[in-house]
Amino acid sequence: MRIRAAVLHQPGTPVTVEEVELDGPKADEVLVRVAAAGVCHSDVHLADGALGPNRWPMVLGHEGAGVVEAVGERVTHVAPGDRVAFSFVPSCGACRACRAGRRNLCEPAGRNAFAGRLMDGTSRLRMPDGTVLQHGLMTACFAERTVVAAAGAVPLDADIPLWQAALLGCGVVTGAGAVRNTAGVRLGDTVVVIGCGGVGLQVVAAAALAGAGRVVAVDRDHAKLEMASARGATAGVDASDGEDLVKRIRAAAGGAPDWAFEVIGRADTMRLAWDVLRPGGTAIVVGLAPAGVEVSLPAIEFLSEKSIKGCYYGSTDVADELSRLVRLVAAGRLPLADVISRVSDLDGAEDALERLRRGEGARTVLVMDRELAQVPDSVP
Ligand code: COD
Ligand code: ZN
Repeated sequence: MRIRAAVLHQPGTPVTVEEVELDGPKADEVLVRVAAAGVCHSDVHLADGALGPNRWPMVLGHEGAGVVEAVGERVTHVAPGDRVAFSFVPSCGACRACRAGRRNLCEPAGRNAFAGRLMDGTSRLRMPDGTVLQHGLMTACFAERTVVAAAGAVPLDADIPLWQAALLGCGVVTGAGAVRNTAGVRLGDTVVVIGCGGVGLQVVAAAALAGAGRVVAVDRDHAKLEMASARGATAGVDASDGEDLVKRIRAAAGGAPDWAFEVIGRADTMRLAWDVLRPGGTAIVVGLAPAGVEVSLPAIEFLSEKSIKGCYYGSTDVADELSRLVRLVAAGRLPLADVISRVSDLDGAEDALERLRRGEGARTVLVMDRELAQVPDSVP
């Protein structure tokens, strides 16, 4: 079928919205009519060629929600008409990582996502001239429709509007999982969040929900500090002035923190996360720096039992985590709309990437169909 989609042809050139060919779902795949998709900084990294070579031409988009239109053979967990959110790691359940209970690290899912293919190693997307298109992180949801691996379509069993549910599959699962699973924040802990964009703001909310005693938001953009404060941060530190940053963060935290989350993807802020910690504290690195970037640490400080830990996609079974987070959203305990600084149509994809490059606003949600996405008239 012909669909409109946002295509990255070459890094460093604007993505263009154009008509492409989408094949129907094969066995263990699902065709979804996309209602809405969130624009994440990782889309910027992909568009800028910072996540490795040969990752184009590609249909971008890895965070979104929609309605199932058709299912391939053997798919039983969803049926046409079901509302779903996407997971960009449709874990196989059979590889070593999955069997060890680390489904976010599923080996075939990781391999195929990197190659821009579905789980059988092929693509359902082509340019009209036949050129094969990659599926962005196995999701490719900057598009009117998409075919995803069955495990990548997670049923939404609570009635939350799809333009908000669009954020679940990257920012919310990543942020909440980092707090709950990668870290394991306990009641009363002190948490510092360095970088409060679309993902960092989810770390802030999850830390507050986990009962952290203090949550210190650190960002160079004042507007993000205000959003963080509305989501439960107890203090904000302006990082646009680098002077005495460790001292100022510790003062705002009432001492050196137990946890520091880096949610930007820069070597200097990863080092900052390490530097602010108390002895025994842990830095959780959510952000991914472009290939080739290295971080150095003062080795003597391992004596104080500080740790630094990597983090990918919530460190858990994503589908299960997502389903549980939906209940919190439905109960009104985890807001989503407040991080959506703009709603746009699919043609606004490149502008949304540009705003992220400029550090302007938090999430843009691309809405393919306002009615399907349940966007109220009050939202421009
Ligand atoms: N000091 C303080 N704050 C800063 C600095 C700095 N030097 N530089 C940027 N910031 C702030 C910005 O003002 C902004 O508020 C925030 O950092 C970044 O936010 P966004 O909205 O641009 O980015 P997110 O939240 O959409 O994405 C951040 C990630 C770090 C999660 C993402 O880009 C990333 O690195 N992902 C890697 C992991 C990955 O690939 N996951 C798969 C899909 S996400
Ligand atoms: Zn993302």
